[in-house]
Amino acid sequence: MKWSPFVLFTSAAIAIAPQSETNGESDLGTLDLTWRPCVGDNPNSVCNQLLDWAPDRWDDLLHEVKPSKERHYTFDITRGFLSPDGVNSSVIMVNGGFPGPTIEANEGDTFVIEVNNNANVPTSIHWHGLFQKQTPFMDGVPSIGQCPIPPGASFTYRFKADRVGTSWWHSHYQGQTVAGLFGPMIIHGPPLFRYDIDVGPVMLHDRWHIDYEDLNDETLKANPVQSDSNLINGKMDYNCSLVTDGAACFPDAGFSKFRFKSGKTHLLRLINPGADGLQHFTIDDHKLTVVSVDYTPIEPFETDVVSLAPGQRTEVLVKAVGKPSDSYWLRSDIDPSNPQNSDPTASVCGVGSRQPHAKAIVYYEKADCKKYPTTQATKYTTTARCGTFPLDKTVPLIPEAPPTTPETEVTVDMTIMANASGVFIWSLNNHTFRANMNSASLAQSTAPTFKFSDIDPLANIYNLGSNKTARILLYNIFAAPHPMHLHGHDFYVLADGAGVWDGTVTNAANPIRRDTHQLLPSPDGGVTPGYTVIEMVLDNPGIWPLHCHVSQHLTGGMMLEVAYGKSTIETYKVPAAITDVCEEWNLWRMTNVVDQPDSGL
Ligand SMILES: *[C@@H]1O[C@H](CO)[C@@H](O)[C@H](O)[C@H]1NC(C)=O
Ligand SMILES: *[C@@H]1O[C@H](CO)[C@@H](O)[C@H](O)[C@H]1NC(C)=O
Ligand SMILES: *[C@@H]1O[C@H](CO)[C@@H](O)[C@H](O)[C@H]1NC(C)=O
Ligand SMILES: *[C@@H]1O[C@H](CO)[C@@H](O)[C@H](O)[C@H]1NC(C)=O
Ligand SMILES: *[C@@H]1O[C@H](CO)[C@@H](O)[C@H](O)[C@H]1NC(C)=O
Ligand SMILES: [Cu+2]
Repeated sequence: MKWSPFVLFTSAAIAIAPQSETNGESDLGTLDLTWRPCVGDNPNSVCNQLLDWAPDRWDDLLHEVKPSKERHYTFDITRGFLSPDGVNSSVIMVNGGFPGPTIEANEGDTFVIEVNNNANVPTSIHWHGLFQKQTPFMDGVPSIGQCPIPPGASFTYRFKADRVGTSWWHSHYQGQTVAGLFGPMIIHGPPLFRYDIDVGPVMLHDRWHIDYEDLNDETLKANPVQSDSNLINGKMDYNCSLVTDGAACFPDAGFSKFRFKSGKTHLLRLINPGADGLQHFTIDDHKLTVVSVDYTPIEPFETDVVSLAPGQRTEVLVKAVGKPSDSYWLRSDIDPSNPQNSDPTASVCGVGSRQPHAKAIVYYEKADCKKYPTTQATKYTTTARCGTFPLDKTVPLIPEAPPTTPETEVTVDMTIMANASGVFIWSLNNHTFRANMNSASLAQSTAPTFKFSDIDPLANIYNLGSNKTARILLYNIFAAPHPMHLHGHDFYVLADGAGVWDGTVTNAANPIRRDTHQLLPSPDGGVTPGYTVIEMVLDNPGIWPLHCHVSQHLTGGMMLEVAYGKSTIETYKVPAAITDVCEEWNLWRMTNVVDQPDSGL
């Protein structure tokens, strides 16, 4: 069945589906966005309430200490149907919206986020890239920090806004990000770069029309399912002729819209909260100046295209070089390589998408918002072999040298295999990860008699003892890349390449540090490995996931846990909320079947 679009604009040029059908209660991507960050002339801007700054006060701000506040949010989680790209399909919503709400704070504030699970499935929320020092229980990973939040239960997360910049939050339960359970997280701090207007989050994300549970099942059967489309801030049109299962489809779901002011410099906070697609972002006729990767400010450089793997963020400054009446397409393409590629030695950057080209619109201040732009896409070349920025291109603004002789070194060989029951899993040094949902291993580890070795072997623990620094050599014996994400830390990226690392470090005095880095694929289909060498400072005792941020790879167990500082963990007080949610989980699973065909995360 095809729907005729609801007509919002009387102009014949654009007939758009109503926001309530595409994105529910979310106003992201609309021109009447209530969240208007740091727009100096908007008295209702949350940013103005948070951080009273204007560009002429820039220098003062660098030295200003803000009083810290609690930032309260309520997330009511429900499951239902929306049509983000026009196709009626299953979503998990927060407060009735897809994508979820933007949360923001000033550096040093405390987030207090009450999650009410009114969906029919358990859940758990992770705050990507935060250190969670002293609050490792609030990291949102079931089987480590907490038990899952069962349907009908509530859980309140409390943690410090301990980084500055752009990130996101997302479900860490059974690949629920695929259903849309994610949103931006922005933490304001002394601005290190001059700009006039903060345009806010720009999320680039692949979208599947099938339920996340069905996607998990297909993945475990070694049946890679291409994403259906590619969205920007939860919006994009879809070609309704491609719908084969009879789902209702709006031919004009509508694009996300952004405002530019001629002559001004704009900050765009790019985030890839997608499951699989490597994104290539451009704006027609505009240059992008990259100023940060993940939470690390870097020496600015200019580029036509920004590539982002799942989990990664990049802030860019964009000078509005057009006239006040102009409008432009803003685009993101999922990397074109796909498993159907006939060249067996070609890198496979992901499963690909039926509709890989996402678009959104930039309207300048005097543009006719009832018309589509007519601009042409920027031609660009991508970094070979599914990489993002080459390592030598990203130089942290605040230099830091990694420890030259790490106290311990761990090598991890990663590949894919079928286990004894024919399930397609990822192997890390011949072990796969599977979450034991009925335990919260960090809480257990506070007991002096409990040892890391008592934790379920499927947790894939690497006990780093009391070492102060560790180097981890990740070898990828597979044709696709893996955006590797470490919780609770940034890591230094010392090197990446193919073959065996020869000890050479890129930018040895000041290598890039971040929380998610693209581990390159094998260049020849699995003979020669791709590698990444990372180094971490073990200054945050706990049990921390190191995992691939491709949702389907995590479904197949592509994760290990780094555990250290047991004696410090023993001094942590387990929050009552953790004990409570585990009790509720245990009660719930007595009368409900917990379906966990996947790794659980
Ligand atoms: C969307 O699909 C679901 C499941 O088939 C159905 O219950 C719902 O009525 C549909 N919504 C619309 C607006 O068509
Ligand atoms: C939509 O898809 C159909 C079927 O593949 C194709 O024939 C048609 O050209 C597409 N329309 C557009 C506007 O791309
Ligand atoms: C194979 O992996 C699946 C998914 O993790 C698991 O349920 C199953 O028990 C595993 N089979 C064996 C024999 O380990
Ligand atoms: C993994 O298993 C293979 C085959 O049994 C073996 O050759 C290899 O040494 C093992 N690797 C590790 C790191 O244990
Ligand atoms: C350092 O880490 C290694 C594992 O990588 C471990 O075997 C060793 O015991 C640790 N050393 C200390 C002093 O804890
Ligand atoms: Cu992966």
